Formats: sequence, C-alpha cells, structure tokens
Amino acid sequence: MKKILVVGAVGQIGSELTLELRKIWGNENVVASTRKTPPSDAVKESGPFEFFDVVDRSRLEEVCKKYEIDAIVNMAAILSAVGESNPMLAWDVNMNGLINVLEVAREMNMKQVLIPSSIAVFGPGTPLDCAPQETVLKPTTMYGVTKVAGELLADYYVQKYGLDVRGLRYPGIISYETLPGGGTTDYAVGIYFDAIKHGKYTCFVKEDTRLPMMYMPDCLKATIDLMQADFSTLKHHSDFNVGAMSFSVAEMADSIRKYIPNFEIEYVPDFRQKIADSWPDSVDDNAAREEWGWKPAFDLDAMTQDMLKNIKIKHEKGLI
Ligand code: AKB
Repeated sequence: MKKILVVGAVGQIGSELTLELRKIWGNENVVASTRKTPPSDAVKESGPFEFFDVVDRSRLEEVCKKYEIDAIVNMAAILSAVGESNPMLAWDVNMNGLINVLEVAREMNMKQVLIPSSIAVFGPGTPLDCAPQETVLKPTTMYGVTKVAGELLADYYVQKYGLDVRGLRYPGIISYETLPGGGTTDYAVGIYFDAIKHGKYTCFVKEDTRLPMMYMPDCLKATIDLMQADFSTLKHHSDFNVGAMSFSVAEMADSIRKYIPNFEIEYVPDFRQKIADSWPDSVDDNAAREEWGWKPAFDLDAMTQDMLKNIKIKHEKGLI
C-alpha cells in the first residue's frame, strides 16, 4: 500500500501510530484525521491532516479520493467507560463509522483496512485466566458488543469481498504522550501521572484487579507487524489476541515504589470495577505469535521505569 489514512489520529494510539507510520511510509503518504480536536504539533507539522467525522460517509469518501488512499487504519472509537454513559454514541461511532470505512475501502478496491478490537469482546463465560483465541464472546458493555460485531463484520468483508481486513484485540494500553480517553484501563496510565505529580493516586478499581496490559512501544510494534504480515498466511484476520503483561493494581503500586518509595494509593471503586471484573486477567496470544511472529518486549518494571522517566521530564518542563 502507498497512501494510508489514519482515522482517529489524535487519540492515545492514533497520535503515536501516525508518527510511526510516517517514519515507514513517508510523511506525505500518511494522512491523519480526526473529528474535531486539533492534532498534536508533531502530527500537524509532519504531514497531511483533515478534519471529518467517520460517521459522515461522504466526507470519508471525499478525503480518500483526494489523497488516493489505498489503506485505512480506523482508530476512531468510543471506549468502554464513556460507552456505558452514552451507549448510542458508542454504537454510532463504533458501528456506523466502521461500516463506512469498510464500504469505502471495498468500493475503492483498497489494499488494506486495519480495525482495532479489544479485550472488551470478552465477558461472562470467557475463562478469566489466559482467555483463549477462540472462546465465548458475551460482553456486557456496549463497547464490547460493538467490538464483537466489528470483528464479525470485518471477517464478513474478508470472506464475501476478499477485502484485506486485519485487527487485534488490544489490552489496556499504557503511554505517556497522549492520555487515553474514557476507558476502564485508564487507571493504569493515571497512576503514573499522579505518582509523579502528587506522589499518590486514588484508583477507581480495587487493588486486586488484574487485567492484560501493554506498553505503547509494544502496541505500535504489534499494530505495524500485523499490517506488514503476509495476508495469505493469516488464518485469523480481525480478532488476534495480543498479550504482553498482566498485573494487579497493587503490583503496579509496588513497581512504582521501587522508584518513588513514598508513593501512596487508595482505592475508591466505581462503576468501572464491574467492567474490569468482566474481562479476563490475561490472554492466550499463540495465534498472533504463530501467524505473524508477535513478541512483546516490555514487562512491568521496564515499563514503570520508562513511564516515570518520561513523565518526570514532561512535569519538569511544565507540560503536565
Ligand atoms: C478500555 O478500557 O475501554 C480500553 C480497552 C481495553 O479497549 N482501553
């Protein structure tokens, strides 16, 4: 593929992914887009940028034609916590946005579509320990419902139209550049920022809450490795489990105390506890490892060290 459109390029993953893709495909060949929030200076200054809403199919089509786009990475999504406050918005963006992307890609004979899925596809009935690749998918959130439907829809486009659609089930993604917006796993980012800024954190899930997580460098690598995999050798398409690490909040706090010994944490669980409890502790990602060579690099302590170092730099510069 030659020209990639990143939809949702100001979000936590989209903003960093856009810059990584520009390093590989060239700045001019990766078009960033978002609904209304202006992009970071790094995204704005390094390549083309367009404002549009993914639910507006004619604008999506117009932008794809303008830049002769032949691949779309659709990072626009309403995540689990916000989705529970506004289920109709989650349905609209996650489903109508997705079908627009798939239809425009089909009509324009695009070379590839990448759509992210999530551990939110899991729910009651899924084994909590090491959720298998093929398992019960009965999510209890609207976000999860849209992700299961999205995986099925993507696979339908592969079978029915031969469109190259790929996707992976992201765990909680942890990063220091762009904050996540409205997910259940956001505590795993907030804890590091508050550790540097205030030396303490109030966590909205209980201390023994354990979820699959991944550091941003591994997330970018997983996404790009899957994009570059040989489609003809893939047995799965839009639903790859990808694991990296799994830890409880108490273990995160202990990891932070290795660098900030006086770090304090209190627990005030809210509605997000129920969502977290419906997701598995860890996932079996053997399909991703076998089919496209997935292998994560970061563990909890390596990530903690890197997160704290980089957030401290931002704090000292007055950026946060
Ligand atoms: C969320 O918490 O909603 C997301 C996700 C796991 O997809 N971070």
